[in-house]
Amino acid sequence: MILTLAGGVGGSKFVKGLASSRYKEDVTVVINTADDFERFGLYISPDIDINMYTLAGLIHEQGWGFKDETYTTQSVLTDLFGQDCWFNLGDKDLATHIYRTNLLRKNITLTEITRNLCNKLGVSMRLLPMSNDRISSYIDTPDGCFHFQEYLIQRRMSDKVLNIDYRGSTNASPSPGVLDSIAEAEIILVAPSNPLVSIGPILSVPGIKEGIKKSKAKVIAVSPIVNGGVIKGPADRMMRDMNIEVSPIGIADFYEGLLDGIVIDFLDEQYSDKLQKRGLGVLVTDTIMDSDEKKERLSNQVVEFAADVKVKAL
Ligand code: FO1
Repeated sequence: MILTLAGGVGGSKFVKGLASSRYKEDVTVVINTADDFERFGLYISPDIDINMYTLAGLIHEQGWGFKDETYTTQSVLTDLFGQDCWFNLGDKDLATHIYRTNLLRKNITLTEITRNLCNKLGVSMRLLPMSNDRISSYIDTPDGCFHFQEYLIQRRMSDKVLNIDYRGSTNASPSPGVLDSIAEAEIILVAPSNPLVSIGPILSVPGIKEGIKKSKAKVIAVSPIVNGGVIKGPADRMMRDMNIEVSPIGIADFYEGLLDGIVIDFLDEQYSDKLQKRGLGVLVTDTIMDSDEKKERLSNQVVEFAADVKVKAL
């Protein structure tokens, strides 16, 4: 079994590749829920939705929300009711949030709701929220502490990041199936997602990091940093602010003690020796997933590399 840890936009491209790879029957994905928050009383779970819509072939080309989306509800909220709609919620997307929120109010768990939504959207891959408990990434800045979505979208990443708190994680539990999947996995893949706000929160849930350390699985990360930057999102900026080197070395530092191998882009080949000297297996390849063929090829390559990599001595 192949377990993958993933966030939103970058992670979902890799997950989409896995879904068309030779190993698709064998994949479980644990998804970050610390980006989740409420707008107008509705519970929004961006990373779950991004992965779900991507796998269902319904994602908008911007990487989030439905394709062929309309924004009539939001226009009325803005124009008639004077609401500040800084977080864009399309009409079709709103249907997901209304449906999910309604089920949460009936005490149905996020795990069950995700399974239900996946069934309805025809997604067969097993997607598990990291936890059914509320965990939220809060960003400490010189101007105050903001929820990640406020930092990212409302304030357009304009603040220096001083610290990140995965609020609620100390008392949270992994959702049902997560620890069993970690224990059963032969390969654990860390998708090319933001380490600080996508994978970090997953690893902060008590039991998950310890489970990965204990597992016999080969643990492989795909670097989201390519040539000193990211394809999309705030990871490079946040890493710089947090004094983490913006390179595959910084990624290896962040996942210190967890990895057996790392996948880096051709443009970062110069880091290969240094990473190998740390005892990591290194695959240098094209990691830019700008077509479905490239997503599938990368996923196949990463799984085959993982199968060959030597487990690092503890
Ligand atoms: N990202 C934006 O840049 N602007 C938005 O208005 C926005 C709305 C949105 C609505 C639903 C959803 O599921 C995702 C949405 N995103 C938006 C993406 C999201 O904020 C982030 O990309 C993820 O949280 C990071 O993985």
